[in-house]
Amino acid sequence: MPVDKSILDEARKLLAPRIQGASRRDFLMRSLTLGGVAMLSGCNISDDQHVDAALASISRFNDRVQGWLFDPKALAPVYDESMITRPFPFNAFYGEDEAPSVEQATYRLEVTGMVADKRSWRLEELHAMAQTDQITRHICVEGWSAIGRWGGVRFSDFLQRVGADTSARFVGFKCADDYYTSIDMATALHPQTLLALTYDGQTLPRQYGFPMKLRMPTKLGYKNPKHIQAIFVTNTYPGGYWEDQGYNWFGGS
Ligand SMILES: Nc1nc2c(c(=O)[nH]1)N[C@H]1C(S)=C(S)[C@@H](COP(=O)(O)O)O[C@H]1N2
Ligand SMILES: [Mo]
Repeated sequence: MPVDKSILDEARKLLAPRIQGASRRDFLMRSLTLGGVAMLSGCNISDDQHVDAALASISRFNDRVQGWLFDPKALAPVYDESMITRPFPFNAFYGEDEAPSVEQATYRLEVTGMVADKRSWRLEELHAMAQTDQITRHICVEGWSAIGRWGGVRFSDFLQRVGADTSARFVGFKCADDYYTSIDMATALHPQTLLALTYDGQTLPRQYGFPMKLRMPTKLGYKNPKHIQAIFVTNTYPGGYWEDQGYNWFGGS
């Protein structure tokens, strides 16, 4: 599984000061280049449980460092309309034909955990909130990136509306296709984090995440959940579909 070179470099930089002793360092460095980084790709390069544990703890260490380094005001680049990638690529853990079809009429967004207002939302209610749109770049660790235009509700507005406890650590997402992921609260509140309802001015198409996806230009593709069915605010680490297989949890800048 190919991994973005910059992610690999980043991983090495964060790793270097932590490892003592040349042979251990060489070993870990070598394992980081094999088959596209066990801790980032989820590919099993060794069945040595100690290696896995070491890599997992380094990845968790990276999550903390990245959390400290995250600048809540720094904005990801935005692009001109002429730079939009057409057609926009599809990706999921299955083929495009298998993307779930969610029924608008019966759809309800579940909101639970550390929020004052736990009622479910209908799509119309989300469309009734202030809408914004942005043209940003989506970067997938499988080795592609593409520019797209997403519109919807600023996620910080939504969190405020449901009375989320913004001192909580995580926001978790459950999707209609059994995908799940979670993000840090600082990113949830970032001004470019959108609860996206549209793509390129149209209703979000089925394969790109209907009825809604969370769009974060500050995070890698796998952190952007499509087909969201439930959102929860929590202090208990929720993990994620790829994260639980070794992808770095923070997954962004
Ligand atoms: N529900 C769901 N969301 C998902 C995924 C998925 O398989 N299921 N894949 C993730 C990955 S790895 C990528 S790169 C993007 C792809 O989004 P796109 O199809 O809009 O390009 O969705 C992310 N969100
Ligand atoms: Mo991805």
